[in-house]
Amino acid sequence: MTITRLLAVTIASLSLVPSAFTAEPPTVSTAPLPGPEAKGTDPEIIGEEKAVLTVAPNVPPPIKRKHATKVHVDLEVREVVKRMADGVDYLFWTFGGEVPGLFIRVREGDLVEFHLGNHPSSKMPHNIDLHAVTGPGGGAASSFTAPGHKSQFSFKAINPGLYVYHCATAPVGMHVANGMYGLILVEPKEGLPVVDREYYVMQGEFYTKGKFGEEGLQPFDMEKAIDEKASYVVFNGAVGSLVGDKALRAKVGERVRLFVGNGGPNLLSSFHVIGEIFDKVYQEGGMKVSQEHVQTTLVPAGGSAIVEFGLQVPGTYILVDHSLMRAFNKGALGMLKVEGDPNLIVYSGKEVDATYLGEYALPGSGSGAKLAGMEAEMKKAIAGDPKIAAMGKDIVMEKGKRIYTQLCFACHQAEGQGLPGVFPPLAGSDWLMADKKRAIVSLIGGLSGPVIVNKQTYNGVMPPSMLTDEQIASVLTFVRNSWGNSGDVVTVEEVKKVHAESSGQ
Ligand code: HEC
Ligand SMILES: [Cu+2]
Repeated sequence: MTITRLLAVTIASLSLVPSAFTAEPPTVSTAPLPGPEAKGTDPEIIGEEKAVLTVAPNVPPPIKRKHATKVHVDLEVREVVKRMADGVDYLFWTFGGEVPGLFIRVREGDLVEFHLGNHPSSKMPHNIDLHAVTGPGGGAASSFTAPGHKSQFSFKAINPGLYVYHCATAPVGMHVANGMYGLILVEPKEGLPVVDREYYVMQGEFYTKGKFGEEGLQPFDMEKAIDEKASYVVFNGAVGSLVGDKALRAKVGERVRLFVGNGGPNLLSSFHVIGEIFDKVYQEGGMKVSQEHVQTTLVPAGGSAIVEFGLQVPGTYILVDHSLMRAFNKGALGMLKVEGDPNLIVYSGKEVDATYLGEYALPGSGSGAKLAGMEAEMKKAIAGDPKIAAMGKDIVMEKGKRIYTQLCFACHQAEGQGLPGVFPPLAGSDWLMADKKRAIVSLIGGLSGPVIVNKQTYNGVMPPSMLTDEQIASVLTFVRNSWGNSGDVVTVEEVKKVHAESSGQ
């Protein structure tokens, strides 16, 4: 069925659904809905219960029941502004107020009575297509729900497996690109093997008008989405959602199972955990262990995989999409922190991950909150106070610091001290302080060939920074006013001017 036709049908069926959220009477009343009684009774079903739904990375507990039951699932669609990265907000469309949507866990044979609410503050109608459903549209047609309404439909979970659910309201790609996806696990009758920990990790990519890291509330960019040029590729809805304090945790000796999904809408994920080997992979979320001893498993858009591994060595393991630019430049990076005693037989030691990981090595710096506080304070001060100029510089410094810890720190080191013979120091650098314009040029175009810093010659390559003019201005202001350096503010106008001159050549 084409999307247009599907939509026409869903709208038609919508008008027949009695509205549970509002007191409005249904508009069309030619044929009454069949009603739940029309289903007939399923002899397999005993009793009923309410599904436990969890926010990623948590997973509802394994199902201990030995029989099928009727499970009520209550999910509410909400359109909410949330953090995409430090300083970057986005209007997400969500199942349950979260990206990915809440995790649903039922048992093979269960009768799922699904209630989909669409919060009255929503601007859009939404619905749900669960890949676990056997039936047209996976529930989409029966769940089309206008803002302030609620729909109900039921399905029997015939096939066990780990399934993606997503919104299927036109334009479908856009609803999914705004975060409308999650996972539903239909556990096989006999259950899954017991493990010590289970986690929910779901990849998805976002298409914003601004580039990666560009601040403010970022609108959706349809053109980028059609061209599949993602600005962000992330796990669990935001850059850093599984990093630092929010990392997944486990202990040496434990077995971990990851339920991995990919909402897309477009990209395939080459899911990999740096330093681990998946002992078992349930490829594509099916219920058979399809492969053992796997390094990287493919998770298609609108698909899933289950991976299991034991933990022998303590340390920090990095979850990535091994399409690596996505991991290190677009956000598809998470952490699993494993505590326990070293196991020198399996791995000798000397763990260095700070330089490799750049920004991610730093546990939640709280920089976003600090900036928001400063910006609020500045607004308050704006009623004609001379303090404003000083605050302005503080804000630029804080922004610059954030860029430094994301991009420059990996080479120039935490205190700007550099690495002897390899990366020149920024702390106390005569080269940096002597010529502002030259410093700007070096960040725009990169720097190579011999450079003399404090009488030491360096001859390496610094790649072009790919930063916006504003970002260059703040990071240069930061490095020229930190670690004993003291200079003036580098303004966006100055950078713009240099940029225009250099591109005019
Ligand atoms: C991949 C490693 C790398 C990264 C990341 C990097 N630099 Fe550099 N940087 C270098 C190298 C290498 C040189 C010396 C280049 C040469 O020898 O020509 C250098 C030189 C410099 C210099 C001039 C020499 C000095 O010490 O004063 C400045 C200023 C500078 N970098 C600033 C930055 C800033 C700011 C950032 C972050 C936006 C950054 N760099 C990111 C490697 C890096
Ligand atoms: Cu939707």
